[in-house]
Amino acid sequence: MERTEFITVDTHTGGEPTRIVLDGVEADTLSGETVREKRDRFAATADNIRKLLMQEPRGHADMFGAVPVPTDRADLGVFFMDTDGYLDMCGHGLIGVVTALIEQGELPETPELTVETPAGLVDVTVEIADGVVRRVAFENVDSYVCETVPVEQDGNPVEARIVYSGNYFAVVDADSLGVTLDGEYATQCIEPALELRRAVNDATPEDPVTGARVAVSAVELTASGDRSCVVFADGSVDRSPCGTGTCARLTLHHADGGLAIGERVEVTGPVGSTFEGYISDTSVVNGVTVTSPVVSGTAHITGEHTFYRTDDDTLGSFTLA
Ligand code: PYC
Repeated sequence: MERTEFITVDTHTGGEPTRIVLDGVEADTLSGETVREKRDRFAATADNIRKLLMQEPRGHADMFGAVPVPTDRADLGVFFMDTDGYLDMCGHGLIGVVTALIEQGELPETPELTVETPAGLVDVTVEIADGVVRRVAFENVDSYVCETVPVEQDGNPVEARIVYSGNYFAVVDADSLGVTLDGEYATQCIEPALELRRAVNDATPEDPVTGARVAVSAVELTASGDRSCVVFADGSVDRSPCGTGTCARLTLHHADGGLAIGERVEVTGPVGSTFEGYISDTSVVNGVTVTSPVVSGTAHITGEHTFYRTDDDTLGSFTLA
């Protein structure tokens, strides 16, 4: 029997998992100049590893993962994956990766570092005490409002605000989808959110900065009291307030005139955990106001794993619909 091993360290950031792959991925599946190229090469040649570690029986429907990779453009490179594919940027994942790598001695105990993600470079600030990472803040890539897409859902008009914040979000008032934002009801967000994402993507919104066609990857349901619930992938619900989702929300508030530069907001996710954020700066790119959102949160290591893939185990990886 042949056995391949994959070593991971797992974290949760406000309840949302990140399975961080430390060993088992062959170097030639990560070739490329940029982290985006490395991610694309991995997706083309080693996607079975994503499925193995994210999907059942080793993962679950809401599993999330990250692969740290070498880069000469920053202190660390990392790309992100879920049960369904890959995201260009992930706030909760970044907080988890930085926490785990510092606490495990894989990264120096430094208060400031830069991380290259497929979305671009992200500046990270770390609070450390006695070898324990207390809080991680990241300044995201340029974020901006794209457009408003009106859709009809269950006979009701719904306004989806499209925002880029490392990923494309459709931000929508939870009430307009007929759902209440409460941990116990988080799963009720899934179907309406996926239906909305299909409708929004059918409307082919455009990125005002790049002119490219937008593919919305996540839907953020918002409610008063700064509650958020983000649905992404094939119906995964982010247990945390969602790092890039919080950036989208801050960017939207700022564009609507409701959030001054430097004003701090606490956003609460479906299990009651919080991220804090603010807009540190704005600029204009191609005539569009772009923000630099900063979001911070806390992650904890939940365990270390050695996963096996043996050639006599023919079941493969799966998710149950
Ligand atoms: O924290 O940015 C985030 C995120 C994206 C998808 C899941 N979490």
